[in-house]
Amino acid sequence: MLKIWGRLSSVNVQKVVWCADELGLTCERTDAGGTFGIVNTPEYLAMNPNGLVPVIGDEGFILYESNAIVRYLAAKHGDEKFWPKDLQARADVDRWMEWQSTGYTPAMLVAFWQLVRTPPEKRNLAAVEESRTKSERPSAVLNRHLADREFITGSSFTPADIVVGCAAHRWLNLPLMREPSPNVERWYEALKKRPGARQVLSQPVS
Ligand SMILES: N[C@@H](CCC(=O)N[C@@H](CS)C(=O)NCC(=O)O)C(=O)O
Repeated sequence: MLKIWGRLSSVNVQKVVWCADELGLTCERTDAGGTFGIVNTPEYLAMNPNGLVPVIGDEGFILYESNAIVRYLAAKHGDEKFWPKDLQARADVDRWMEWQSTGYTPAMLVAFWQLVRTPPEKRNLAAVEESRTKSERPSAVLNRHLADREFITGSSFTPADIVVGCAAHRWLNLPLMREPSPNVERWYEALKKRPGARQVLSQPVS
């Protein structure tokens, strides 16, 4: 059985849980990180010396880094539509996964921490506004991209939808004003209806 370590409030854990659900895998998840601790124990650090979540254990194989885990599960269990064999189609999935982890999520990180994890009296509203403005650019890119696509890489649901979907869930639920992004909203609403996404996209942003 697949083992997952990580609290479900972590956006990076959410990717792995959603991917496993989407692939119909049976898993055993242990809450770790944040108030659950565990991540700085010697046993955990032996699995991930960064002391971060998520980590998976698959028949003794230990792996950390959420997008690497999603790629591993997709390659091991996904069909051709989910994890394309064609190199160019797969590179397209990969490109959007990189876009999520290096652009979209980092842009909104400060706004998230300030608005969700910082007490109101300690918030830096200028930093929130800077992060919000920075996030509008990738959000507009995604909105234009989804204008004529059902899913991120076209007509098939892939890991790109999972990792970008987890980030969009955060962005669209932050308590701030956003530019309208109707194509992102339409795609996000469709994602929420997927049985595999229910555990994750029903989570409050916390
Ligand atoms: N690049 C890593 C980042 C992992 C990461 O930053 N995880 C955060 C939660 S989203 C974490 O472990 N924070 C400390 C904690 O939860 O105790 C990944 O994608 O897996």
